[in-house]
Amino acid sequence: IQLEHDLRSALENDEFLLYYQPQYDLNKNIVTGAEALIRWQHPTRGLLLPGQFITIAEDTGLICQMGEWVLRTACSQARFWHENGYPDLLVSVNLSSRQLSLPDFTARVKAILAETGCNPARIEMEITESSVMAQPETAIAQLAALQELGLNLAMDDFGTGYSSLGYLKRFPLNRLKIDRGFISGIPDDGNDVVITQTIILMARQLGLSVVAEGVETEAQKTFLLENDCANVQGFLMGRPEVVETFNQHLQAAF
Ligand code: G
Ligand code: G
Ligand code: MN
Ligand code: NA
Repeated sequence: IQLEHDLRSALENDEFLLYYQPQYDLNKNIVTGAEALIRWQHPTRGLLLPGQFITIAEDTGLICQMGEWVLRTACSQARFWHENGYPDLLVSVNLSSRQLSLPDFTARVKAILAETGCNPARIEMEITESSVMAQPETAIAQLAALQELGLNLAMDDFGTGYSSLGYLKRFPLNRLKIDRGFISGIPDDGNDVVITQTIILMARQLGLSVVAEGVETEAQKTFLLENDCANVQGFLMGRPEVVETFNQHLQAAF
């Protein structure tokens, strides 16, 4: 309850910050993108992770205002990167299902893009299976409207929800993010190996890009390269960091 109270003032007091985790292309040896991940610098409890406040934000509806702050901040940062040496960097933001179900969500996004002067072609919105499968037909229309603005769409945590493969084909998606739960079992768990290989093949057949999340070991990296999944994200390549630290990753050789 106290946390809920604090959350209400957190936006006004500017207590949120965005961390960025790099995404790499293992063939080109370059940073291709950054996933924006919210943190809360709580006045007395210290730095809080999303797991400690996202559910409260969802339940109170505060997630929508928070999500707008995330998008605005990420778009401003993206524009800065694009104009300062990294024109192709793809910046990903996580969307809550509550944001997606706002009737004027597309208009709000459009306004933020205009306000920040950010190129939508270099922004990716991450959605989850559960957030679109509740009302798939509505979601298809909403996602299509976002794609119409020029944004990229990714299915986050792929394989953990209850997505119907029939719908997967119909959702206007650009990319699948293989959940780290599968990657963590590679190379020893035969099931995780086969599931990951199958997701990579299926993505390709559906005309989708694919990125593996949660890459923590050299063995996982080697496996993904050998299985034609050169796009990776995980602690092995880089943790979520404040902008200043992320920028050092950008400049450093891989
Ligand atoms: O690194 P991490 O602990 O930051 O993230 C944990 C979870 O919180 C992930 O599932 C991630 O999708 C979610 N998350 C992180 N940032 C945001 C955000 O800005 N908005 C939403 N809706 N979820 C986020
Ligand atoms: O949005 P999503 O659920 O994918 O959120 C990304 C989450 O995964 C964040 O909490 C981030 O800190 C975490 N994460 C990113 N890379 C790794 C990794 O290599 N290992 C583990 N255990 N977590 C990771
Ligand atoms: Mn994500
Ligand atoms: Na994920």
